[in-house]
Amino acid sequence: MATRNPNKVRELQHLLADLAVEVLSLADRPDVPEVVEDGDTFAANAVKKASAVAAATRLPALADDSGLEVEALHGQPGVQSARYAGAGHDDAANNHKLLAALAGVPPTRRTARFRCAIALADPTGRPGAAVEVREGTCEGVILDAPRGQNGFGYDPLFLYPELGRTFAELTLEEKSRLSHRARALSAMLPVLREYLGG
Ligand code: ITT
Repeated sequence: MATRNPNKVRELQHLLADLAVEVLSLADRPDVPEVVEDGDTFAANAVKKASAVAAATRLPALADDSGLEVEALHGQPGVQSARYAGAGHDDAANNHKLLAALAGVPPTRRTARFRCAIALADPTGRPGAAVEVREGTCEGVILDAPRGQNGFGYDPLFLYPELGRTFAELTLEEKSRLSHRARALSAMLPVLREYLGG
């Protein structure tokens, strides 16, 4: 898994639990160089990360690029989600900036979606093994104060209206059933199963 985010590793490992594969992440491979995420889309960044990590490790690599698109902010923070408040991946600062940007915006106009692109890259270059990408989204509403202790990133501000709870108020099992990452991965699962030989 081409990620350094331990929360993503936990979620993806949970989602892949029934496949007979050993899952490593970049935490196991500190030698792999950092990939610059400079694409305009989640898909472009996921392809870049998966391809670079497959080439560096000579292992099949799965990369996730994901983030939050807020309608009242014209799709921001989007591909900048991890760095919205500046470099350093500080979830609290990102959430604080998002709340400030939406100050005074009424609940009906606080709609948002999480989007995730997952790319699978094969290191061998064997025929039919081109990079595959699948996407998933999840619709919600940005609250005006955080709720819940689970998850990561923007989860405490992201209300999932069907359940009346934020993503940070869901268990890992619940989030793993309905998140943008779960939806992207479930679209990728048939590709992965075929890739792994049925
Ligand atoms: P890697 O690039 O190493 O995978 P990262 O955290 O930098 O880790 P991204 O570039 O994909 O990952 O940025 C994703 C950001 O979008 C993440 O830091 C959160 O701020 C937000 N995000 C993505 N998925 C999320 C989720 O399920 N819940 C809450 N926030 C999420």
